[in-house]
Amino acid sequence: MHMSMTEEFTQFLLECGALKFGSFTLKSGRQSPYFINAGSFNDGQRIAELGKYYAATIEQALRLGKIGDFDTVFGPAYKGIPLAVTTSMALSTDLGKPVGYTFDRKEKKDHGDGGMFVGTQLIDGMKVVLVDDVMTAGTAVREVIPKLKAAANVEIVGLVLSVDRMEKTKDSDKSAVQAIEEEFGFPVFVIANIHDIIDAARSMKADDGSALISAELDTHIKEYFAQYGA
Ligand code: OMP
Repeated sequence: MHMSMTEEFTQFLLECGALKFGSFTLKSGRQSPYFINAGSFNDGQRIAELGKYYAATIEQALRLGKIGDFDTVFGPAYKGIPLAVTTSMALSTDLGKPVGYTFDRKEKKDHGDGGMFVGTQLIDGMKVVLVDDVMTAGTAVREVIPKLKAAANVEIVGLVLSVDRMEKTKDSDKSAVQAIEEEFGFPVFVIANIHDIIDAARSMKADDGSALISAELDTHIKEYFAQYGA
């Protein structure tokens, strides 16, 4: 049977242990029955595979004319660093599209080149694609954009995420992704959103052959969607 990209990606998340079910306290304080942990892409094979998904998502956006060409892939430190590197590697090796990668330093450097960024340096007029892992409220992305803009007059052509949790922001019914798109004026692309991931997981089995998502867990998930879903 042919699997859709979301089904494949969900399987990949589960194989890596990056998609977990239980009870998790989020950065926002919300208590979630599922969690996506980008820290599980912790070896060469997994991070290479993840890069292919990011690159494929970018390639699709380019093909559909939703974004134009760009110069570098920027990932906010720390978690965005391997994402920027693996995405830029996949774009060049798999898709023949050589682009740079760039990330920020969290600590100020007072020797050597003193640069605030590592990798392809940002210069005026440059076009940048941002990458990040999972978005709930968009805090991480909001923090890094001023830093980029302060460095050079770059144009952010889009943001690519692995998973959109599709949750409303604290003070509106809009999703965090919609709020970011409106606030900053660039499109956001995702490998998969949480509804498609959960739908795919509903037809999958746990190691012991039982349903991966039990009826009880599904009730919690539906309640969570009803309360926080955008
Ligand atoms: P925002 O920065 O508020 O959008 O929250 C996203 C961040 O929360 C991610 O970058 C993670 O640090 C963490 N997170 C996950 O990694 N996976 C989840 O499923 C949920 C969260 C979260 O705490 O919201």
